[in-house]
Amino acid sequence: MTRMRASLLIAVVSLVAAACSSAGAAPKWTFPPAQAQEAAAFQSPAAQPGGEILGLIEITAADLSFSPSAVTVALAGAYTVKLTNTGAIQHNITFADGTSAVADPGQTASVTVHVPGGGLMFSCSIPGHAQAGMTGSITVGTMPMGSTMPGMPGASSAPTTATPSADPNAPAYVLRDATAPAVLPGTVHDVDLPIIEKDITVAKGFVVHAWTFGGTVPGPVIRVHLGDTVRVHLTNQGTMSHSIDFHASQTAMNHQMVEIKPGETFTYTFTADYAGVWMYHCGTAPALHHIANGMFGMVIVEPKGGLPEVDNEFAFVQSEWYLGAQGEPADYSKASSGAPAPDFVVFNGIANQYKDNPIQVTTKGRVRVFVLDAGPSIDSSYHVVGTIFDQVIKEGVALLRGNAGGWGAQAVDLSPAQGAIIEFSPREDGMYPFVTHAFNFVVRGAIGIFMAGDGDPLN
Ligand SMILES: [Cu+2]
Repeated sequence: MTRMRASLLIAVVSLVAAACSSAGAAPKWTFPPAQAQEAAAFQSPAAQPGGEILGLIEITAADLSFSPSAVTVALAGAYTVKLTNTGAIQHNITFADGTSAVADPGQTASVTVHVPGGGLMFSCSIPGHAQAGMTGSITVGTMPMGSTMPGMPGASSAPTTATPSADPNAPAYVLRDATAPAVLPGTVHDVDLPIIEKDITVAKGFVVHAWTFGGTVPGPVIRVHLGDTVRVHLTNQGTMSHSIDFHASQTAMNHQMVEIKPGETFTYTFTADYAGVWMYHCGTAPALHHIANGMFGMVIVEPKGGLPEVDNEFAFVQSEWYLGAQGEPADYSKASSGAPAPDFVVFNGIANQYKDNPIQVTTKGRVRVFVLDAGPSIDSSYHVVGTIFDQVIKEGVALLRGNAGGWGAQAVDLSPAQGAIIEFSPREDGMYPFVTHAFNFVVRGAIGIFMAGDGDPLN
């Protein structure tokens, strides 16, 4: 446990470091780092014909870097590569010729690799890790000017800026029911939340190989009473490690936000100590990539005494998609840009789904909306055209209906990982679009429509 805790702390530091260093080309330093000098000092005695092992190359994998990442050997030939993983999650070292070794946290793994005269590049092939900085190279002697090493397929650190074209043959999206679920009965809840990696159509013509809680993006809404006990049973049915972090809980990061490897199960237990609209998400490095690829959801904790009944209740999670190629996970380079430019900003995972399929509400009734901004990086300014919010409870701060001053609200500002409960009443039959009032994102999918009555104010 001690080692796990230390590794997780390292992971946090590494995450920050990776976020700071992943943009743009690798910096060029005047002086080589000490470890590279040590590696460069490694000399084999002579060329060894017949495939004899020329020496040992030791490389450490952390979250999310290799050290050293630049290794120089004197001669081409076979070497034993020993990978030591000091990180909190699984990593591998995969060479351009396909040779690979996998090491779990705290473990080592060795593999024999043939280094050709032109050198060899390597990376960690777990999605997002190479883009976050886990790349390196073995150079033989002094390479001639202008020479290049064989590239790493699928592991380029160059940002992917292109958005794929809409594929007319992509499956139709599956409409997400925006109706808020009822509060779970009882005071102790067992919630099954399988981790599933699957293709999801996120807009007409665009498919992402998403990582999900429960097979949907966002994951299911979990709604409980204040003080309830929630036991979430996770089973990792995917191909890579994941984890979960419930913002509604109070627990040490290195206690319950632990790595869940493929095939493993884990139960995350918390008590709902505070009311509100809370985020949950995968925290596995790079967390930015895991959130950008769909691993988030909403927890609603009702206040003491519960919420009064209203006519209509909905739950919306705003988030961003940074598209890679069709059928691939979200593009980490795009998601980690200093000025992120998402291809789509969406409510409940799919661009324009509630514009295509307006949501029925009751004219003159009370509408309650639970809104969460899951990001990973962009704010929401949630607004419903043609209405005024007469009650807003945002992050524990309340604008209450019938307040003495007659105050109201037009839009609710939510930064990533903030949530609110919003109430309003449509005055007449008609269409009431809901948007983030950052309008560049409205044209990228962040729009839906409430339809009151028959949608026609004039009949
Ligand atoms: Cu994950």
